[in-house]
Formats: sequence, C-alpha cells, structure tokens
Amino acid sequence: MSSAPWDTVWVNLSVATMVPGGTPYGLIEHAAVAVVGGRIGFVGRQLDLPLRLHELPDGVVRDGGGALMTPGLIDCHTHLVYGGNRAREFEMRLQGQSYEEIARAGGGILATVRATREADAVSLTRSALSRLDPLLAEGVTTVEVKSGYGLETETELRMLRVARLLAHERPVEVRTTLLGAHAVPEEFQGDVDAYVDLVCREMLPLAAAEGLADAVDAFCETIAFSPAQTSRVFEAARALGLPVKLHAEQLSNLGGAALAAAFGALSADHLEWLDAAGVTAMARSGTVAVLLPGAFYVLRETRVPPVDLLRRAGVPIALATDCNPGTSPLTSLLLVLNMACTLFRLTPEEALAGVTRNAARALGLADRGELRQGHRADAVLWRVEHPAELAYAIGLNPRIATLRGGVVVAD
Ligand code: DI6
Ligand code: FE
Repeated sequence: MSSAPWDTVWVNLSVATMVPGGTPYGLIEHAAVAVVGGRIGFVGRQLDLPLRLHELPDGVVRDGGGALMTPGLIDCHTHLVYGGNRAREFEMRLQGQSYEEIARAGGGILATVRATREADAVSLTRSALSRLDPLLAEGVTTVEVKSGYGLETETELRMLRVARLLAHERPVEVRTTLLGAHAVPEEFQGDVDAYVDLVCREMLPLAAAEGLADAVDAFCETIAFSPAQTSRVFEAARALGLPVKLHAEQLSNLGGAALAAAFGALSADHLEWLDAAGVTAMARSGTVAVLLPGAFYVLRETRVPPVDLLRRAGVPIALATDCNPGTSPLTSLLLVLNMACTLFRLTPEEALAGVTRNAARALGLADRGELRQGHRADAVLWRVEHPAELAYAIGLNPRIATLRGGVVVAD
C-alpha cells in the first residue's frame, strides 16, 4: 500500500478555481492540485503543499507545464438526442420561405418529432455522439440532455434511455430531463389538456419508475404550454419528488419564471422577456437563470435577457448550448462563452462561472463546478495565460487535457 496521501499531485499550474469571494476567477498562480479517490484533496499555492514533492512515490507528481486549470465544463441545457436534422429548412428559410410555409410542408419541430419516432436507439445514440464529441473536445465533463422530440411515451422514454447510455460510451456524466411538455404532438392538436394528462399520468410516472429522469422541464409559451398547463406538469413532478426547470420567457412574457420559482425550480431558461417581478421571484427561490445565446443568435432576436437586473438581484447566471436541431444547432460551449459576452454583455468571468459553478447549481449538483477540497476532480487543462482567453477567442480550442474524477481521459 502506498503511504502517499494523494493519488496524483498536479504542479506548475495556474488554477481558476471559480470559488467566489476571493480573487477574480478564484485564480491561484503557482498552484498545485492534489487528487485522492477522484476528489480534490488540496488546491492552493504549490508552496503551501503540506508535503515535499520528492517525498512522494514515483508517478504521483504530474507537471502541468504552466497550463491553466479550470473546473470541467458543464453544459446544463441540451437537446442532444434527436433524429434527422433541419438543414434543409434552414436553407428554405434563407431562400425566402416563411416559417408557416415550412411548417405546412411538414417542417419545424414536428419534423424532428417524426424523425425521432422513426429512429431506433442505435441510430439515436450514434447521432447524439456526433454532437457530444465536439462538446467533450472542449472540456465538457457533465452534460444535461432533455427528451422532448418523442411526444409519446415510448419515444420519450427511448430518448432518455439513449441519453443515459451516452455516459457508458464516453467519459462524461449525463443528467437527464424529461421534457414531455415541449410541443403539442399532431395527434393532440385541439386538445392540449389531454396531452398534458398523458405527460402527467403516464410519461412522468414511468420515467420516474425506471429512474430515467433527474428533472422535469416544460416549454411555457403561447406556441406551447400555458402557465396553468405547466403548473399541472410541475405538480406531477413534485408528487414524484422530481425537481423542475422551465423554458420560460423566450418569445413572450407569460410569467413562467415566477411560476417556476414558486415550485422551487432549479432553473428558468432563455429569459429574454423576463421582467423585474420574475427576477425577484427567482432571487427569492434561488432559481438559476440559464441564458442560451445560441438560440438568441439563430432566431436573430433583438431583446436581450435582463442581465443587469439578474446581477443586482444576485440571481446566479448559467450558460448552455441549448443544442437542438431547430433554434440552436450548436455544439461549442466555448463559442457560447463568447456569444454571452458579445451579445449579452456578460464579463468573461461571469461567462466562465456560467459553465462551471452556476451550471452545476442549475443541475442541482453540489459536488462540482468549483475546484475546491472535496469536490469531484473534474477539470480541464488549457493552453492559455489568462482565463479571459476562453471567452475571447472565437473558434479556437486551447484544451490540452480533461480530468474526470482525477483521471486524464482519453481523447
Ligand atoms: N425552445 C426552442 O427554441 C426550441 N425548443 C424550445 O423549447 C425549439 C426546438 C426546435 O425547433 O426543434
Ligand atoms: Fe431548450
């Protein structure tokens, strides 16, 4: 048995711990990070290590080569699992066809629903991996994946099973979210409440019984589900002990964020139309604001989320790709950092907190998102001199290596 108190000690690093309250980014220069049992055993100045490096057995000390270490990135809002794609629709829109014409020709979200229903688990897994891999290449260690393109029990559950499987195929933790109330399927047009019944009475209980859902989400919008219908979904989730989150205030203000806050939601997401009352409600309940600049960009929105109000109220701000085939075919979390700064005027530090500390919180995960003693040793080594470079560069990937549970993962 080794007498070393640690499995690995990384030295010769700068570390952006993202622990709030100290230096910007929680930055420590000339730092060391020690790992034991997949957790962080020490993070601090190399000088303050309680052991001399030469006393440690061979192979324990690893040279970081002056790299910057950050927490592993967390993409806390994705729709990674779906069938087909909507590139043709993108092309048609740019050739002058309207969204309505495309929908009448069988396009839009229901086109993805059809393609997803037709896809088996193997092909869903294959296409989801093609989107997951670019995220991992940029240092993502935890990803949330929603259902929502089945809109029938069998396909919704299949999507969630595929999402869970991704964690067996790649070195990543997957958190799953049931989004049965994403859109109204064709067969329930005209009787939305009957579809909400199906979500509440069948999808949620079956997903919960199979342990397939870590949370429940809905799309509260004039083109989707009303606040009353959203409440019913949240009541059903609460009865099953599942936390909730909400697509809220994306295209209009229905008071979705305040509703989510009243249910103690983990997060309310999008929020371009969020008002002061919604901000106050979120601050009171500790609900995270998840901003999704990819969808804002693709839809060419002009109304930005009320970032200043969120800041002043102390609402934690997270960022995510919202990777989906319609409004955000985006598989770069680093690009999200840049978009959040450029489009929403977040600072690079806020942006990085949005894909680490606050993204963890948006998923209800208290063991990651910061590099501090006791947290999971999920981390990324970057070839940059300062953490602002991660948000500043467009299209550059300076990742050197990813650690998951303290182990360098294969690329
Ligand atoms: N908000 C959106 O913008 C997307 N879903 C959502 O809840 C649209 C998804 C799609 O068009 O496939
Ligand atoms: Fe979404």
